[in-house]
Formats: sequence, structure tokens, C-alpha cells
Amino acid sequence: MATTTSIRTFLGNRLWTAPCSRLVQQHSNILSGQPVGQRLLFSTTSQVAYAKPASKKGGAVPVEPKALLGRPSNNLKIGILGVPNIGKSTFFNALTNSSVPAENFPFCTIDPSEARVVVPDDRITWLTAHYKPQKVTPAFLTVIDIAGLVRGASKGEGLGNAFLSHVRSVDALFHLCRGFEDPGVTHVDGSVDAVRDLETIHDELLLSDMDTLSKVHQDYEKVAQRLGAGKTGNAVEKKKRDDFPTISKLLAWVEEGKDVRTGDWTNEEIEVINQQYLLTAKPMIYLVNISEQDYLDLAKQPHPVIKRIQDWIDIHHPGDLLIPFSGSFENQLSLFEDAPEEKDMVLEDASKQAGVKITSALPEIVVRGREALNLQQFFTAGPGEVRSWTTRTKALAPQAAGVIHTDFERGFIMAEVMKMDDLKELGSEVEVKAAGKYYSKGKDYQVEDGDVIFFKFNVTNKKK
Ligand SMILES: Nc1nc2c(ncn2[C@@H]2O[C@H](COP(=O)(O)OP(=O)(O)OP(=O)(O)O)[C@@H](O)[C@H]2O)c(=O)[nH]1
Ligand SMILES: [Mg+2]
Repeated sequence: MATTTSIRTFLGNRLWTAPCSRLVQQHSNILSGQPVGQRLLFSTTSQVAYAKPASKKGGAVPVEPKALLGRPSNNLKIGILGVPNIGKSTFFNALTNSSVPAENFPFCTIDPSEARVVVPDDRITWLTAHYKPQKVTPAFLTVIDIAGLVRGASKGEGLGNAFLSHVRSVDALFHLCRGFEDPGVTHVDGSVDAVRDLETIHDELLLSDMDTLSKVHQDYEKVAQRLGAGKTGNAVEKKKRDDFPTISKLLAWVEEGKDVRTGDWTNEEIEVINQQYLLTAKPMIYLVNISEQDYLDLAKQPHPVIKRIQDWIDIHHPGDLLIPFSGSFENQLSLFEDAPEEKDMVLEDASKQAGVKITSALPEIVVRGREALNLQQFFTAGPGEVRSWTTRTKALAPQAAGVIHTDFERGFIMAEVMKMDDLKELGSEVEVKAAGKYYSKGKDYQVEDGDVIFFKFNVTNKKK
């Protein structure tokens, strides 16, 4: 895997900070190529099935899937967040091969830029080599470069509410931190201090959520009191009354300084949370931008800023993921995007200098970004096209069919499913069938990441 070394390099430096088995488990999963359990990374956004209490009749225990925080869409976006002038646009350009302005002054970015980046996926590569299709369509991650945020934004400082509305419009966040020293690059607060910057951003997001929730709380409280006093209300008012306890709980939570995404909410509460577009409910991945030399030295010596940030995350937001990278190194590599041999030479030189194999951190960042959005891939494959399709985690088979075409969902009959591992191991569809591993699945089947699916459908029934 192209990213293995950079992950190992990074892990080599994180093991010394690992305070608990969580990190060790996270690491071993990454190293063994297993998908990292979402529960480890983002506890409240995970899709973990839980058991309802046994029914009184003693029947089978029904299992209800846990709802996800966030918009119920397959078209989700991740935003790049951070204080001004720390390399967000530089990172965006390297990641998406774009050329948005990235100059040495705060608020260089005002209007957000959007770009799509291909999600690296060995499975698409395998399917393409196997089926030799006429067309290949990979999955994409949509990334938004947003303006820098300063302390006081929630009260209108800097770009204030305009900035916060940009944050509100994305579904997950790459929280970029400046870990490089460069006297030539000015800092809005006069000095480089990544943990102070982290706190600035977190405080502003929390203050914004507090503000949103206080207003909603006031409104719902009035309605709840009115309806509680025996007055009849319309459907909207009844909903406000019913949601009022959850809003009170949420307000108390953020007033304690806790991000909404760190709570263990019920499905009913998650439904209420999702209507409020809260900023601290969004999954967050911390990206620490260090100098090129520090990036090359990561395997040899722990980086003090990364250690400080990791300690801060472990205390304040345990489970959130940190990935170090070097903006200037990635920027140089991106110049060779159309010259892969020269890019390999740059990486070889860097590896010689570092004494370990060096790779770009970007593939890992893209893959983790997709995971943070609770998105997964399934594949359709044949000589015409190999294509990666996107659903939210554990979508049901008809919903997955609906991503291809609404008719497929409407007339869904069954999904014929091969597991990617079986296909790779046995070598062909025929062998998978012969081994009894070609499964027919009905409408209750939860699609898994990496399924190769052939849908059967019938659209003679009229659209409802
Ligand atoms: N030394 C060094 N300079 C960098 C790095 N990344 C960005 N810069 C410089 O920092 C300055 C600001 O970079 P931008 O990418 O515009 O920063 P930004 O966070 O998007 O800034 P705003 O849009 O103003 O919030 C530019 O002069 C970049 O060349 C880096 O990794 N190392
Ligand atoms: Mg910018």
C-alpha cells in the first residue's frame, strides 16, 4: 500500500505518546490494513448496532442501527479549518491539484473554494486490472478551503459569522494546525503556538453552538410552557415541546465546554441534533503542518508540537485522529503530479536523507477524510465499466441501488454480492460462485464497504 510507510513513520512517532490501548488497537488495525473501527475514531458518529431490551414475550432481541450525526446524504463535504495564514490554501492546492491564492497575509481566502480529489483505492486498481473495462470511475472526496478564523469570530471578529456559515455548510473538518516555525510567515496572534490556535478554534465553534442553542432553547421553552399549561398547539409547536428536553440537555453539554460529537446520544436525540446544524457535532481530523525536515525526521525523533497536540486531544477530545504532514513537502511533490518518475526520484532522495522510506501523507488524509464522513464504497464491475459508488455507512441494499438510479431502488428485487477479499483470493466471479460465496441478498441487507454488487430490479410497477 502506497501509504504504509508514511503511516508507519507517523506511528513510529506516536507510539511513545500512546497512553492507552485505544491507540495501540488503532495502530495495529492500520498496519494490518484493516479498516479502523469508526468507534475508535469518532465515537458518536459511529454506526454501532445496539440491542433493544428483550421483548416481554421473550422473542428474539431486535437490533436497531444507531443513527448517524450529520446530513443523510452521499454527497458530503469536508472543510479545511484553522486560524489565518497557516497554510490551509497551500494544503488545499497540494491535495486537489488546484491553484487558489495562498499568500502571506491573513484572510487571503475569503470565499470558499471547492475541489474533488480521487480517493486512492487498491480495490479499484485490482478490479480494473481484472475486468479491463472501457471506463473506470473512482470515488471522490469533496474538499472545501475556507477562510481563517480568529478569536471573537462568534462575536463578529475577522470574517465572523460569514466564516462560521462556511463551517456550517461542510459535514466534517480537517482542523489544520501550524507546527512549522518560519519567521517570514506572519501569525495573527504574533507567535506560533499550535495548542493556543486549537483552543481558539474550539472555543469559537463552541460559542457559536451555545449561541444557536440558547436561542432555540428560549423559543422552545416558551412553547413548552404554553402547551404544558393546557393550550393546544399545531404540529410544529408540539414538536418544539417534545424536543425541548433534548435542547436543554445539549445546551448544558456545550456549556460544560464539551463538543456535541463527543456525547453518547440516543437515536431520538440525534434526530434533534441533526436539525440544528451544530458546528461541534462535525467529525474532526487534526492535520499538523510541520516543516519538511521535521517530516523527514519523524521516524527518528518525536516532534514536540505533535506531542503537545496529541496530549491536548487525549484530554479534550479523546479518539479524534491526528495526522502529521508537511505542506511545503507536499507542495513540492504536487509539482510533479504529471511526471510520476520524477516524483518517485524526489521521494527516493527524501527517503535516502531520512533513512526510512518516505511517502506522501495525502492518500492517508483523503482516506481518513472519507471515513470521517461516514461514507463507504461499493463497486459495480464488468467489461463496460468499473465504478466505485458512495453510500453512507451500512446503507441498506435498496438505498445503495438508489445511488445508481432511483429505478433500481424503486424496483429493487435483490442484490447479488461478492466480497472483495473473496474475489481477490479466488481470482474470478466464476470461482467465487463455485465456492458458494456469491450471495443473494434482500432489501434488509446492510451493504458493507468493498462489496461488489450486481442489482436485480424490475420497474414495471408505477412510481408512487
Ligand atoms: N514555511 C512554510 N510556509 C508555508 C507552509 N504552508 C504555507 N506557507 C506559507 O504561509 C503563507 C500562508 O499560506 P496560505 O496557504 O495562504 O494560508 P491560509 O491558512 O490559507 O491563510 P488564510 O486564507 O489567510 O487564512 C503563504 O506565504 C505560504 O507560502 C509551510 O508548510 N511551510
Ligand atoms: Mg487560505
